[in-house]
Amino acid sequence: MSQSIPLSLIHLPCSSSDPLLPEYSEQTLACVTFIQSDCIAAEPTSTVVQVNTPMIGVNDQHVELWSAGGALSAGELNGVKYRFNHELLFGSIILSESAFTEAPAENGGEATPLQRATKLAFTSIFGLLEALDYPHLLRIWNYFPAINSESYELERYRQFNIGRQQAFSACGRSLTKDIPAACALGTMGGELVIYFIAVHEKPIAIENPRQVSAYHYPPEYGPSEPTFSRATLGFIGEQEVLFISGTASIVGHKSIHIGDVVAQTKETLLNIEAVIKEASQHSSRQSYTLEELVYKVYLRRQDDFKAVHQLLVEKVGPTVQVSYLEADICRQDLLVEIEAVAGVPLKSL
Ligand code: 3EB
Repeated sequence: MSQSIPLSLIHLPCSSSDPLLPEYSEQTLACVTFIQSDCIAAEPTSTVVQVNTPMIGVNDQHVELWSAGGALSAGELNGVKYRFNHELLFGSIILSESAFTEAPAENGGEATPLQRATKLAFTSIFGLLEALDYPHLLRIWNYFPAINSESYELERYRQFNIGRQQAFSACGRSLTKDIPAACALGTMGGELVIYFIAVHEKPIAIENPRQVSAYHYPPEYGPSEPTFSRATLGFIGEQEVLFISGTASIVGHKSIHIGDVVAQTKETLLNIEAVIKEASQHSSRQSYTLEELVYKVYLRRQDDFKAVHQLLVEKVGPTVQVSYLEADICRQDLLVEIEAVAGVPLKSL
C-alpha cells in the first residue's frame, strides 16, 4: 500500500505562542522538544518527547514535529508510547534510573542501574515491534545524563552499551547485521530518554569505509561494542529516507584532532561524505549530496557554535539546514557530533 503523504519534519518556532495547528497535530507522530518546552501545545493526542539538550542560538529555537499521512493510531505498551500508520511507527520510552537501584536477583547485583534501565528500554521496544509487526528499527535516538561520568568503575556510556547489546541478544537480534542508525548523547540531567522510528520494510544498513564499524570496535572502548550502523537507507512506501547516525571525528576507531573543534568538524563532514557515497550506491535515486541533508549538531561547548556554523556554511553552503544542541559526546575527547537525514521533507514554519 503506498503512502501519499510522506514522513516529514516541521520545525515549529518557539516564539510562536499559538497552539499546534490542528492540521499538523492530526498528522503528528511526535513532537520532540529540546528543553524549551513552554512553547509547545501539549496535545493530549500527540506524543511529546522532551530531550534535555538545550538548543543553541537565540533566534531559531524550535520544536521538531515528525509527521506522516494516513490514519494514525496511538497506544502504549510496556512503557513505550507510540503512534503509527500503515508503514511506520514512531515510539518513545522514558525511564528513571532511580527505579533500578535494587540489586537484581539473577546476577548478584552485577548490572548497574543504567545498564538495566537500558536493557529494559530496548527489550520493551523490541517487544512492541514484534507485537505490532514493525520489525525493523530504522533509527534510534538515545539520551541520558552524565554520559562520560564513571560509576561502578565504568563510564556510563559503556554501561549503556552493555545494556543495549544484552537486549539485542536477548531479543534474538543480530549484533552486526541489519542494525539501526543511532546516536547516544549526554544530557544536562533527567531520565533515560529513547525515541525511534520502526518500519515494515527492511532497511539497508550502511557502514563507513573510513571507520571501523562501531560493532567491531576493539575492547579499549569498553566491554561491549556499541550496537549501531553508520546509516540506514529506509523505504516507506514510495519514499526513500536516509538516516545518518551521529558522526564524529573518528578515523579507523580512533578519535582524532583532540581539542580542535574546527578540525573535528571537518573530519566529521568527511565521514558524512563517505557515508552518503556508500548510501548512494544502494539507492535508486541520484546521489545524495551534503546540501540536501538536514543536520543536527551536538556541541560539548556552546561557545564553539560560531566557528562550527561558519565551517558548515563554507562546506555545505549558505542554505544549510541545521540545528545546534548542547550535549556531551560519548567519548570524552570529542567536542562535536553531527547527525543528518535526507529524503524527509522539512518545513520551517
Ligand atoms: C562513534 O562514532 C561516535 O552509541 O549509539 C555515534 C553514533 C556514536 C551512535 C551510539 C555513538 C552512537 O562511535 C559515537
